[in-house]
Amino acid sequence: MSSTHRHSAELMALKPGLRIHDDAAFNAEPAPHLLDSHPTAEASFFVRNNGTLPETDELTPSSWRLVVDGEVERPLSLSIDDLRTGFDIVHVVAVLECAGNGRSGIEPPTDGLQWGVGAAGCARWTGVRLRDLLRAAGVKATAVYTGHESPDRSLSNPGVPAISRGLPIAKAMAEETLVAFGMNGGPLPYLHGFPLRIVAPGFPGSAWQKWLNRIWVRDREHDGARMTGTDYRLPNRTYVPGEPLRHDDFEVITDLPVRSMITSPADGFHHGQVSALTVAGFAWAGHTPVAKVEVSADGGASWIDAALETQNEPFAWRRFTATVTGLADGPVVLTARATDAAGRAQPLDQAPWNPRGYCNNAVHRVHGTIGR
Ligand SMILES: Nc1nc2c(c(=O)[nH]1)N[C@H]1C(S)=C(S)[C@@H](COP(=O)(O)O)O[C@H]1N2
Ligand SMILES: [Mo]
Repeated sequence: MSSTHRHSAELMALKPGLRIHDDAAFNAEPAPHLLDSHPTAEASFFVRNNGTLPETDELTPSSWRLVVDGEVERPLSLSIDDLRTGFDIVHVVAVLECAGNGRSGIEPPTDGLQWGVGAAGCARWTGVRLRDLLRAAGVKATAVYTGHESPDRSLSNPGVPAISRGLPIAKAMAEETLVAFGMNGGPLPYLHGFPLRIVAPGFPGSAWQKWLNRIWVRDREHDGARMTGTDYRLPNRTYVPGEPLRHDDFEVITDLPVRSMITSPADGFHHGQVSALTVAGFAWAGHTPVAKVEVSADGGASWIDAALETQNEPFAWRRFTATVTGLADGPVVLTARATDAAGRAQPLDQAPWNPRGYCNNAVHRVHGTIGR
């Protein structure tokens, strides 16, 4: 069955121009040039679902409850109004990126959605700090992790949640971590978790639970759906393809590697006879700031430093621009490479191979031609 027949026209109309992945769950990503304007508009924002979507009539904001329970002194059941009126409302500009972004560049290929480099976007998120809710509930000394729940179900077994991930308690208590109800000045859109979602800047998108209705404070690492085994985990040692997996080697991904993406010009560009070309895009990383971006117009033989826009939002992506000169007529390959403040640069080839194909932050290349 082709992907276009799997999903309703209404659903696809919410993501016009995006590539719908051939999967039973609704997953879509933009071509990089659709990410050229900041913040990322809802229409261009990738969407990642692990299971069925909740029915819209299950998502009534007036009756929605967010339960906070587990290792707390006073379990809470909060309405959306309680959140809006009882807690400080804050804004965070942050990149949301799937741990599988770039997976299609992994050799040999792994299971999992074959994302290009478009499974990332940067938005302004509005909500309350998760730590304020946890403090209101009174976190016990036994708390080590949160577990997050939502009504979407597994495709193969409707009795099982699609996904239930959580955060180490330190990240749950971090200033930047939100329970969000707004995106880019409007309400959180349906596909992005209306009415509530976790915003966990720097963590992979899997930690950003959508349609959030429960925060279960745990006395151990959360073991909900897609938290265990090799799901959203990287091995702490080198694995070669085909090697048997030892689950003890796998640790939860809690940070995203440095990455950049060329959003202009678009792949397949054709310019008349020009000798100079402006290359622009965005660079970001998880918890370590981006230090520099370089651009190459000769496939990586020589590099020039790009100008990096300064910004005060530590988890937002940063615009880079570079003008490459001395171009000859013919095919041209543009490459961008970001380096973080710890000196880690994007690999030219691919990130270390891992069984699930996570965190491939290899450089992005755009191909075009110059001349008549
Ligand atoms: N309830 C729920 N939350 C979820 C998911 C999901 O399938 N169900 N997918 C997670 C993953 S893997 C990612 S990458 C992000 C994607 O967020 P988006 O669809 O808003 O882009 O949501 C996360 N939160
Ligand atoms: Mo993801």
